[in-house]
Amino acid sequence: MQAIKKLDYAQPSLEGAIRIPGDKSVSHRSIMFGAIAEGTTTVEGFLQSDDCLSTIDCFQKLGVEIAIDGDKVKISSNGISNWKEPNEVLYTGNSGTTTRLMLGILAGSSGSSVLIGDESIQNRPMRRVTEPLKQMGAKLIGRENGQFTPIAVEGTNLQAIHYKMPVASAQVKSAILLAALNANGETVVEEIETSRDHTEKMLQHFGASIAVNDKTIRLQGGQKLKATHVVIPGDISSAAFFLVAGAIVPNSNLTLTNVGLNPTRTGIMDVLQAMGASFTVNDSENSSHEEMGTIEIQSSALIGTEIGGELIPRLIDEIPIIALLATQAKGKTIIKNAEELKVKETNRIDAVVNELKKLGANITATDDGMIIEGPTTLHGGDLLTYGDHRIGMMAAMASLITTEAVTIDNPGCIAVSYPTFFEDISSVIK
Ligand code: SPQ
Repeated sequence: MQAIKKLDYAQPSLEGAIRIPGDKSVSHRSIMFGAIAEGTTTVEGFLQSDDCLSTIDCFQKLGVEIAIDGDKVKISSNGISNWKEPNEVLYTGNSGTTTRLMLGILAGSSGSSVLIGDESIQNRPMRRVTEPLKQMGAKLIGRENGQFTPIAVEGTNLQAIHYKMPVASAQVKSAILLAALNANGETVVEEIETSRDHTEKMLQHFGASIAVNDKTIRLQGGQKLKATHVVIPGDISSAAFFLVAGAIVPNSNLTLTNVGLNPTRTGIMDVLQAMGASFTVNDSENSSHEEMGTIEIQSSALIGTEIGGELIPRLIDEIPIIALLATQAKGKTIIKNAEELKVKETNRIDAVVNELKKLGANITATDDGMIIEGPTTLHGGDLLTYGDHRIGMMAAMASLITTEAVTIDNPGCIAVSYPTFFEDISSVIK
């Protein structure tokens, strides 16, 4: 029986500062790159969440020594060619990033292994990764011709490919690039829209040479990564929940520090601007090729907007909380070209529409997104998370503006990306 959490914040205002915890995408990659490189890599600002711990667990089973001390991690590796063949199944939990990027890494390694994840992962599509990897010569076997986990990988020699991506996906791009590191020849990946580029940035940070020209990326195989020190910025996808809360909870003023501001992730800022939110940003580049900074946001009147095209990959994980934002904006907000939401931890179009409707929102699902008409006063209700952290956090933020209490089932699912989420809410409630 999973716990139900009652959220009865009695229409507060929000005030104060929150240091945003480490970026999940960058935390995963810091462990993966540190494990591939020979030597000792140190990481600071690591996100100790369930998803990132799944990545660590997989590499420990491959014989890589990893020590965690709060947000600091030390990875001691003899390099990818000296990993041991795991005598257990590699369990990737709820993490699509772990599952897909590990497939790319393991395809060109020297051992055999089997990957499996939780119920949600077992239903997420993997052929988008296994198909290009097979074109590189990878030996992969999985349910429905490599579409679903469990997937068995027998490491082998890979050949470079020229791959035109059919979807905008950083996980697909990253799986191919990580396989390309161990392939013969130069791999070329062409994106249809630019997706988050943490893999490209971290490859450079670990000493690899990579050429990025607009949407085309070239990587020469056979390059060795050099162990290094990685500083991880805070996760803008976590900050997004507080950015929206600051904008919609009356009389609020929030300061969010340590926020990652990589331009491939800042679509939420563009949306806040288009909706007329009141905020300021101070940014700078950190020592690991990632921008970061402080954002101050106050509540203000908002107007509806249209969100689609190249913006979508820059805010794909923020759409559930943007939908809540739109319920408080005057007029229509249209979200389109976002069909990728259907293959996340749950179908996020259906989940967002069903749950916000329960609170009285005027919201309709479309084939590739949703349409929201605001502003609406939201009442209380019993909401479902569908085991999806981003739906759970959206529901919790909705409870800050509802006229009655909200309950959510399975609040524990939020720990995959933001284990201190409820403490951070409590720290700014006035
Ligand atoms: O790792 P996972 O489970 O896929 O996590 C999500 C999330 O909401 O945290 C998506 F469900 O983020 C993905 C993101 O949607 C993380 C990611 C990455 O680190 O490369 C890229 C995006 O996915 P995709 O499919 O667009 O590449």
